[in-house]
Order: sequence, then structure tokens, then C-alpha cells
Amino acid sequence: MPAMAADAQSAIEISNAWTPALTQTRVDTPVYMTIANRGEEPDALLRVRCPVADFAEKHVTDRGEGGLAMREVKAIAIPAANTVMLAPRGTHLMLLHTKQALQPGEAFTCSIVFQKTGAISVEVTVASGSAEGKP
Ligand SMILES: [Cu+2]
Repeated sequence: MPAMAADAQSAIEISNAWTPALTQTRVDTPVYMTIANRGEEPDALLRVRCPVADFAEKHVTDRGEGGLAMREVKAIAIPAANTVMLAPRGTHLMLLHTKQALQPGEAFTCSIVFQKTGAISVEVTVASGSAEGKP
């Protein structure tokens, strides 16, 4: 039904998308954001595509004996009527093989694909301060 499709598209709201500044290229760097699911159906973040990097993955951060370690996951669950924070030392997106330096105040647009909602364009702002190589 068309009405259901419209509801599904408006269920996911993304805010505060940002990435640390980056002086190098050909490195990996995290992207953070807040993802709210206003709908009554669970959704999942499946894929990310950003123009400033060759690839992007979904990562979770594990706390082990040696400190923090990142691990790739197939999807990030976005439960119904819930908000998921992608934040430092937690779940995040990871750009792999960046193509350009990222200056504070710059922005770029990523396409993020959700299982139910489909693709959403998100503007990611480059924050000041560097977190190169950190989860
Ligand atoms: Cu990572």
C-alpha cells in the first residue's frame, strides 16, 4: 500500500552526523551519527557509501584485555521506537581508504541504506580535533 511505504520512509531520522578532521589520505576514519526510528517496525542499517572513501564498514567496539578493539558487523539494528547513537568507543561507521583530507567545517554527503526504509542521504560534517586510527 502506498500509505505504508510513505510511513516507512519517514520512520528513520538521522541527526548530528560527523567525522573527525583528517590530514592524511589512504587511512581509515570513523563516522558518527544519531539514528532515530520513529516507526513501529524495527529497521537495520545495512550499507554506507561516502564519496570521500573507497569503502565503508559497520563496526562495533569490544572492550577486552588489550583495550578497545573494533570488529565489523553485517548490520546495525535500529529497534522500533528507539534511538541508536553511533559514537566514539561504541558502534560506528568506518570509512576505509580515504581519498582526501577532511578539513574542519567541511561536509560531504553519504548514502546510507536501511533494510526497510531504503537509502537516505546524510550530510556528514567534519569536526575539529583528530581521532585518526581510533575506534
Ligand atoms: Cu571502526
